[in-house]
Amino acid sequence: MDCLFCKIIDGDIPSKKVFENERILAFHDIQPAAPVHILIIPKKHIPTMNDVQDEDNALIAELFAAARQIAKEHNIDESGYRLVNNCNAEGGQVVYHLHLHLLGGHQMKSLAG
Ligand code: IU
Repeated sequence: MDCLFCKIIDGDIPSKKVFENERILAFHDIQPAAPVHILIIPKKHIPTMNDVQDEDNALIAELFAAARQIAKEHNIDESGYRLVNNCNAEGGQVVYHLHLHLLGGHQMKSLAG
């Protein structure tokens, strides 16, 4: 499968890992959009949020649990952070392997403007 994140999971492309277990991998984004910018991905190849099935609910909960833990380890849990999922073209998705962006370390604007 020609998926960049699957290659990162397989170790064919290097990444700066911050967390890994049998189901989840987290690594620093190569083009950080904030002082802390970490991608949290399931090892299962799920292309987009639209492809998540009910059977994946525990896995999705684990992605959020990993995000909470990683935010704490990077000392942004109290100051605050943003979790983002981009879905499909208009959502700005570039890599079609489900991922959460964990962004923090500076003040972000409210989406309400
Ligand atoms: P998106 O939600 O699909 O737009 O996010 C993809 C992210 O993957 C984006 O922030 C890239 O900087 C990041 N990324 C990466 O960390 N390593 C890579 O080799 C490539 C993209 I290509």
